[in-house]
Amino acid sequence: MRYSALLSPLVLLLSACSHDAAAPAPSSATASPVKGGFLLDPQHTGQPLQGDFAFNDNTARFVDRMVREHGFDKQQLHDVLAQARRLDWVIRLMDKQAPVGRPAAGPNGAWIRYRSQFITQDNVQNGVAFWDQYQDALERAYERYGVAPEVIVGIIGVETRWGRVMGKTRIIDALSTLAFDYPRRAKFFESELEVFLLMSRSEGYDPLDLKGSFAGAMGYGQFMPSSFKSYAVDFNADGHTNLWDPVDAIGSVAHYFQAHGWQHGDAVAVPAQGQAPGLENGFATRYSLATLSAAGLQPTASLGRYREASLLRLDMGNSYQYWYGLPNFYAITRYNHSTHYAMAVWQLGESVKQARGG
Ligand SMILES: [Ca+2]
Repeated sequence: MRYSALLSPLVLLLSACSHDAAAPAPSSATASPVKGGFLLDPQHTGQPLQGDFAFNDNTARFVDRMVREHGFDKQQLHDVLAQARRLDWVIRLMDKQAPVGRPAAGPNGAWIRYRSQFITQDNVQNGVAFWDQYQDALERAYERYGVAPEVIVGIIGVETRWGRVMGKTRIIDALSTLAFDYPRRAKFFESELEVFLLMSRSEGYDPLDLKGSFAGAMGYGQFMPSSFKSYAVDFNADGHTNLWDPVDAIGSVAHYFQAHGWQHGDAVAVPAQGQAPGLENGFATRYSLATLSAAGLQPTASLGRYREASLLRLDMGNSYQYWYGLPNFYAITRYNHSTHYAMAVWQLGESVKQARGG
């Protein structure tokens, strides 16, 4: 699905205010801006912010900063934010993401259940179709960034089922709610909202039109605005960096991985023989191979040049399966800090690759 920018009057005004430093002073203006069919008084100093975020000090400070630092028009920002909705369910969902206590005693099949959401026959077939359709872009991304196609295909598959599920929450609602009414993460989300409005201005989007996840992630690869700013690329060279364009998304995901330490040609993770219940596990652990060997583990394949690994443990229901995690596995967790997530991305990508004939 391609996203087509709507050039509403609002967007044109937002775009115009990025380079209006030399505009005539209001007193000398002869043409009044037109909005909604009404002529506006150029002397008018603007209405206070209306809507769900009226009388919110955080919002007022944010608006002042956007005007001061980025040259946004105060009235235009008020017009946008007046239409933003406070979503209480977003706050409830965000609270559920917060770290909770100890995981349930296992094994109880947690990995099997997680894996079955992503590695299905339908998904693998859809992944093959995506790979076939965008083979040129995937090969170009491999050449430019050194990131293997199966990883890019795995990420976009787990994130959005290759564009089928990109989120239905208005980004302006999600980010305004979390920036202005969620103190725990307000600083982070205020910065995301700032970059989101800058992206809307530079790419010519109406900020009220863009949709994504409840946390503000957008497009095929579910990039947050800050990731758009740092890693998104115009990979089809049409002059726009478009998170909703699959080719731009492929280049952007590859660039993200290159920037987060992807090692071209290296293994991702290797299954272990044996059990090591006495060692702490997780993608952030790090052990020498000698330590893992002394604990009772042996790798079932070559670890290449690595003499250290993280210890990964998957809950298979009746038992635990241990893995040696290598730097490329850690790189996948930079997309989402979860062993399950990274393993699902990698295994989905590998399954798609095998279904295409390796
Ligand atoms: Ca593009």
